[in-house]
Amino acid sequence: MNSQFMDERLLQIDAKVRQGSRLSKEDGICIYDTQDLIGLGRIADFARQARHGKKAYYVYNQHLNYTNICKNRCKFCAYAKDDGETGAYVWSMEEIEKRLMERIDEPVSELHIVGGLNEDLSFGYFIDLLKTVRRVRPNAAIKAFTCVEIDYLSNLSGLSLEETVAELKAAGLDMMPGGGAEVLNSRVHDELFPKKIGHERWLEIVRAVHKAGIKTNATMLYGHIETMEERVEHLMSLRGIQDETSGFSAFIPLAFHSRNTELSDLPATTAMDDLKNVAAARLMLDNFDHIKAYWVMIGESLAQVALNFGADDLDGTIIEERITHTAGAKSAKGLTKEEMETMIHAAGFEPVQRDSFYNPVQG
Ligand code: V47
Ligand code: SF4
Repeated sequence: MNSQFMDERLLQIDAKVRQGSRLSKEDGICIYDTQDLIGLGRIADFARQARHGKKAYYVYNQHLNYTNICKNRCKFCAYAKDDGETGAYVWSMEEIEKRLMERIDEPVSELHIVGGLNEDLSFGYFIDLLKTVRRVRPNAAIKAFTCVEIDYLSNLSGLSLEETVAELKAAGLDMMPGGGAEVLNSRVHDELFPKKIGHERWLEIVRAVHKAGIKTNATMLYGHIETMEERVEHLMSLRGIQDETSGFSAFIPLAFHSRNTELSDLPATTAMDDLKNVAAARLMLDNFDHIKAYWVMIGESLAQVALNFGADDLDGTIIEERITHTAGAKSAKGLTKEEMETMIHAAGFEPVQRDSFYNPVQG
């Protein structure tokens, strides 16, 4: 046995990564199956440092969730409500402006805007939303809407996918977050989110968006009913799209939180699995520059550790996260710039405050 690895299957993966060879589906399954977390981390850290050295990125951002009313009612979602249900809301333009103004003295460089599929809203609402944000925050990037919302908006407007994206872009859309793909697999789709677009439509939309020159992120929601094989297939689908379009900016593994959902009997994800998902992303997604450790979902402490397991980005300050906190997340609802930098330094990395396109910013 090689002294570097407790699991000798990792030797082959290590050799491939060092040669720059692409990992196979079997390699991906081995990454999830191995108990040699330290060995796996060493390989993922090699790949991470080859791209980013000791730099660890974060962005000064603000989340705006314009409505929680959603017709899809995915089984894993604690955030969505029906119209008229207690706690259901939709923000007017005045409310959106008020929330932006509350933080206007802070150096926010990115607005992350997503919401439910609310049948009371017109296409004009979304155009007004983008224009309002652009007016109040002319210098911040608007990262808004998942492929699920784009599909919905295309139906709502009666415009083609391409025309819909062009209208949104003209109103201020700069890039799109991940989210909405969940697990690109029909079985998981039919079981957990049957009303949401399926994986073929998601892939069609993401291709069209990339073709229109809009970068997007990609995510995978893990820790519910998906198998290891389905996770690896999800990553390989994203890798295939990235080969075609180069339109993905970052990948974010999303740890499922079950509280207040229809799957509330499922246990929380483990630290072992959270770190494996970060390492799997770094190693399988050899054509993605950035892998985020989303501290909201895995906690601030584990996000620091994840920087040593392939992650190069901690997302951002966030300010008022709602989606995961409704599902029981224990992390803070936002962090200050100082807290982000302290976390990164303490993990042995060099903080780089970035904009949405990974350009360093002074702030
Ligand atoms: O699409 C919903 C997920 C996503 C739960 O692109 C849940 O920079 C865990 O996509 N437990 C929204 N996850 C969040 C998202 C995201 C987050 C941070 C950064 C970026 C980015 C994107 O959250 C949803 C869904 O996949 N989600 N419910 C839950 N109970
Ligand atoms: Fe609606 Fe998104 Fe929640 Fe599904 S995950 S119910 S689409 S808000």
